[in-house]
Amino acid sequence: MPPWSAEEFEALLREKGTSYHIYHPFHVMMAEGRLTRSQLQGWVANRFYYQIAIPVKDAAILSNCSDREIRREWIQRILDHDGYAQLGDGGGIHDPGGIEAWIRLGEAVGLSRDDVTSLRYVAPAARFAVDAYINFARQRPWQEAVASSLTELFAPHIHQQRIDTWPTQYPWVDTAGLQYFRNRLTQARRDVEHGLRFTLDYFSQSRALQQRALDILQFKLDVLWALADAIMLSQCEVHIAGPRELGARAQ
Ligand code: PQQ
Repeated sequence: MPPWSAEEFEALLREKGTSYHIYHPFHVMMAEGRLTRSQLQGWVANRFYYQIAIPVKDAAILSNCSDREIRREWIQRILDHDGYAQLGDGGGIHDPGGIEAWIRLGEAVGLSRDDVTSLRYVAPAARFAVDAYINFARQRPWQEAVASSLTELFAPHIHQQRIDTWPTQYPWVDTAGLQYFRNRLTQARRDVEHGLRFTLDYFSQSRALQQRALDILQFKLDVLWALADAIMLSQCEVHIAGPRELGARAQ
């Protein structure tokens, strides 16, 4: 079978948005204002593990990539999250970066800096989900790792949703803390423009390669879904029926 046209292939990638974590019950509850203060804090504390993993993942891509043009665009992603200080005549440029912005989000929801950075609230299954993403970028060809970042196609929508809903649903959150989401609106759109252009081109040789890119995007969607599962379970009181209850039901 011939490869899909660039338009068809892009449409198939975008269709994957139907399994984005914006539809996960925990994120639906978040947007509807149904999380408790402690559950929202739990989400921010657990998600910090994803935040610190992103530049490590991007460094893995750089380390596997022999294409200088790609590297010089990709390195910006590390600076976005880690921040940078560049001394110059005018006093220099300084950006504390996305990881720092996420710590401030933690403070805005009532956590201390140490609560966030110590990782003490990170659930084991959340680590496993995020580590799967880092391992993928380390072990697979960098072109596949680029395709795995394409969940960012769908991220501006979920960031905007939080900017729109949190001030009314969670009025106790200091709105200054939402700066992380505001920054990502432009950063994610720029990132995905680059990643999408590359993926449409690189995987265009055959339908099998295009299907591979779709499967990689599904893998990354599953990472985010599994992360949300892990966070939700860590924030719920779970009642597991004991053998006697199960027995009673079976009668
Ligand atoms: N995904 C990447 C990536 O795969 O390289 C980088 C980011 C995401 C971010 O910097 C994000 O802030 C981010 N945020 C969300 C979110 O809050 O729901 C999702 C994603 C994503 O779709 O992977 C990213």
